[in-house]
Amino acid sequence: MSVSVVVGAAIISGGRLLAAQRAEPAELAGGWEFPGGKVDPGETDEQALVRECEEELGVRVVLGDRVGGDWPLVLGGAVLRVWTATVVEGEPQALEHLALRWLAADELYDVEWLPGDLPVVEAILPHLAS
Ligand code: 9L3
Ligand code: MG
Repeated sequence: MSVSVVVGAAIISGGRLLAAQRAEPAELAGGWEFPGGKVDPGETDEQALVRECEEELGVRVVLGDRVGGDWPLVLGGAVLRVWTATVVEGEPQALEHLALRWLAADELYDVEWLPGDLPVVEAILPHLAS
């Protein structure tokens, strides 16, 4: 059985990182994440991430660097793969999230990150200085 892959976007603008507060499922609701989701069959990771940003945030993004490798998620052995991203069209809206926040470098830990996403946050720091 293949490990399922979840992709997440570290959307950066003006030295700030976009964090998104999950609305569901109940056990994750209220936690903050890198927006994104599951890769569908037939999609590349990158295609899935661009699609998810459009669905969840209503924006078109261009992906940048991969951030780290496969970050383990508690969920059924899934892994999280993260890319930096830049918005090239639109303004992020919380279409599927409870809220969005743009976090400056000294605010990165002001939100309660999901356990799987938390270790990724430190790896974003070098990407914020632009
Ligand atoms: N997940 C964890 N961190 C993230 C994302 C985008 C997703 N940054 C977890 C939450 C769900 C699963 O992966 O258990 C699938 O995510 P989604 O498709 O419901 O967003
Ligand atoms: Mg999602």
